[in-house]
Parts: sequence; structure tokens; C-alpha cells
Amino acid sequence: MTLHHNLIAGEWVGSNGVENINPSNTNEIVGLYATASADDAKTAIAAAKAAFPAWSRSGILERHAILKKTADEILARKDELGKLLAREEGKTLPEAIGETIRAAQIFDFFAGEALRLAGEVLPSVRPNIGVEITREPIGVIGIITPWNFPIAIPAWKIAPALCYGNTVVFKPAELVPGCSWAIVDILHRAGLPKGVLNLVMGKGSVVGQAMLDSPDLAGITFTGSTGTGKRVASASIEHNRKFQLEMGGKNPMVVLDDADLTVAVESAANSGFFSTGQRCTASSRLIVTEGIHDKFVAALTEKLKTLVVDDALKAGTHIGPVVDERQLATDTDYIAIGKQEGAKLAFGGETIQRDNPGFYLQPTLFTEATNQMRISREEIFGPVASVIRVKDYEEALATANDTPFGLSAGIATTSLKHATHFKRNSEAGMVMVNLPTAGVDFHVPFGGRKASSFGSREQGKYAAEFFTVVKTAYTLA
Ligand code: UN1
Repeated sequence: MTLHHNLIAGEWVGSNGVENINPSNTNEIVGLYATASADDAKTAIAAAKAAFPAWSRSGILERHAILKKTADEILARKDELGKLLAREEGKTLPEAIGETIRAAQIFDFFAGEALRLAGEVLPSVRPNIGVEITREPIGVIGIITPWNFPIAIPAWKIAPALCYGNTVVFKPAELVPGCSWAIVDILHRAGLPKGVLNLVMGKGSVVGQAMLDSPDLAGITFTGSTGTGKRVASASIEHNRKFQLEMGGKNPMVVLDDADLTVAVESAANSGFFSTGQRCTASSRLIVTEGIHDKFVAALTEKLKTLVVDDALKAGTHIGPVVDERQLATDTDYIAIGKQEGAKLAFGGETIQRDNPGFYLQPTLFTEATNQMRISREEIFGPVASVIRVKDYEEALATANDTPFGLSAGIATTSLKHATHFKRNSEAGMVMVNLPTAGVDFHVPFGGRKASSFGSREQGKYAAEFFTVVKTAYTLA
């Protein structure tokens, strides 16, 4: 089997291949991927540092052309890359192709942003002086990505980093090196000068740690667990480095008595269980008012019965496998905890066997949960959601906000008054009205509040905030 190498200083290097395993069929090896050492990470950082002066002054047309070429190739290869994604992560093929298209759109968007770089010119408060405000790249950026969006999240960090003139050291999640390798290969062939983008696949404890310890990274953008995010934060403060964190969620979806039942059920099924519930934007707390509670539970349970859990590549699969054994153990532990805490298991809860050995779990719905239970407070990151019964809108809003997290929040209602009030009073970074809490656009800001996020927003033109630093220049006329 061919070994996929790391890209360091423009050269494909490395050994110590690890097997990338298909969670739909653990007998299947998706590919062999090199593992970087701490020294490799240091070499990659040095290469990115050496490449920064030239890249930071590169022409916007060069950046535009490389990002555009990358977008075009990803789009042209969407079926093949989507299949790779489905095989390494376990998302269904349509979801995986959708994510691949999203990655292409992100590169396309930032190809355009490269041509729209702008500043401001203001008069000074003092006579005969002009003030210019410009944005400059920050330097070498460390990019650390999670396993659940193997192509979209690398795209939404790499594309703006390069667009604004930064150089990159990129460490993808160990579980899903395939799509990351593929987009680095595409960018490399699209003409990036050597050292501008370096790929260091490998362990967080080795490669990630070497990145955190480096005095030469000007910024780290991280998506992953809250625990690791805190380590990124403290190491970054130590090095006086910019950092941007996207971490967990425990996203509420409020369903009010006046909701359109079909909209509410479709939204809850989508954001609770699609992508195997492995999205930081998933709805895991369904907060439902008394008048619609029983109807909603009955309709959602009926819907869950129709969802097919199977091999990610099989036509007709709605929910693919859980990503690996460890995540499956976490999910089943939380299901046991939910039962012990006294929530009622309304649907699912069992692991299942399919033709091939894989990590299959039924979509699982608890009812009669309270917001104080661990299953309502801690992020599970699996196809597990709980229904919490509340009296009215006021209690629903208070319950929705009563969480350490604040990424995304949804409401299903036909009341303009409640929708408007919820949009203003939800303590989440993103609010969805009559829509799933997951599944976001690529051209608008993405991010949360409280323990979910730290730093400025990702995506859209707001990404400039992290990937650039502002300069204010005064000139005597
Ligand atoms: C989405 O819901 O479309 O890790 C994106 C995650 C998020 C991305 C969610 N950063 O799940």
C-alpha cells in the first residue's frame, strides 16, 4: 500500500505509516499515512517561518489563482473525495459529497477575498495628517483540526490563512488524514511556494505538543475538545500568541406549542442524528413545551424508526457508523448514565451489527430528562438526544441558556414574537429559527460563546479578524 507522506518545506517526506481504518468496515484499510515526529514539526515550523516574508508580500492575483485552482479541483473530484471522506470518517456518501462541495466553496470564497483585501483611509484629528488602517498577515499559523469534518474544517482554516498571506503548519486529526492529505496535495500542485503550507500528520501528544511549545507560531486555530482547547489557550498565552478555539456544544432546540410539527421533527432528526450526531452544532437537548410534548415525541420516534443505520457508502443509509471504538464507548457509557439518572429511553440505545464489522449505534432518544442530568450538561458527540419537558416559552429559554456551552441554538415556532425574542436572548453564537442547529453556510461567521468558543469568528469576511493584524499608520501631508 502506498504511504502518503507529510509535506515539509515543499518535500514529501516521512515514514512510520499508520493505517487509516474505515469505521463502516474495520477490515478495510483506507490508506497508509506517515506520522510526523516532534522534530518534523519543528522543521515544518522553521520552513513556514522562512517562507513567510515572501508569501506575506505575494501578489493577490497569485493567491487568488492558487485558491481558485484548488476550489476547482476539489469540486471536479467531489465524488472521489466524498467517497474517501465517507470511508475514513463514516459520514454517509451524500453528506460526505456535500461537505466536499462546501470545502470547494470555501476555497472559492477566499480566492475572491484575496482580491477584496482593503483598508481604510481617514483624516487625523490633527490638521495635515492622514491615517491609514491596513491589515497584515500575522505570520506562521498552526492549524489543528478534528476528525468530524475531515475536509470542510481544514478548508475553512487553511483558505483564509493563505488568502491573507500567512504561512501554515497543519496537523489534521489522527483518525482522518486522508482528506487533509488530498487537499494539501491539491494546494501544493496548484503552485504554492515551498514552505508556505506544511502538513504534519501524527499524534496530538507529539506533533500538537511541538506546535504548542513553539515560539515561532504567531497563531493557532483549533477545533476540537474543550480539554485540548484549554491546553492550546494556556500554551498560547505563554508564547504571547493569538489563538482561536472552537470547542464543544450542548445545543438546545426549543419546540413551542405553536410549532409546525413537521418542521420541528425534521429539524430535530437532522441536527440530533444526522452525521451520526458527531457535530459540535448537533441538537442534543430538545426542550419541548407541554402542549406539543407528547405529539412531538411520538412523531420523532416514528421518524427515528425510519432511519437506516448502515455502511456509509451504501445507498439508502441515513446514519453511518460512529467514528471509532473509543467514541462508541463514550456514547454507550452516556446511554448507561442517562438510564441511571432516570431519563426514559424512548428509542434506540443499542449497538447493532451490519454485514461488515463497524461501530454501529442506533439513534437514541431519551425523554423525561432534566437539564441537570449529565446527559444534558456534557457533550456526548454521538447520535444521542434528550427531550426536556418545560411549561412555557420563558422556561424553555431559561433552560436553553442554562448550559456551560453556547455554540448554536434553535427554536421551532410559528410565533414571530417568540422567534424574535429568542434570537435576541439566546446566549449562543448562532441561532436557527425553524431550522436544524447544524448545517451552516460557508460565507457568514461561525462561532459560539461561553465554553464553546474563544477568539474571533471563523468563516466569511469575519475570518480576517483572526488571520490578520491591523496596522494604523499616520503620515504628515
Ligand atoms: C455544521 O454544522 O455545518 O465541529 C458545521 C463541528 C463544527 C462544524 C459544524 N465546527 O461540528
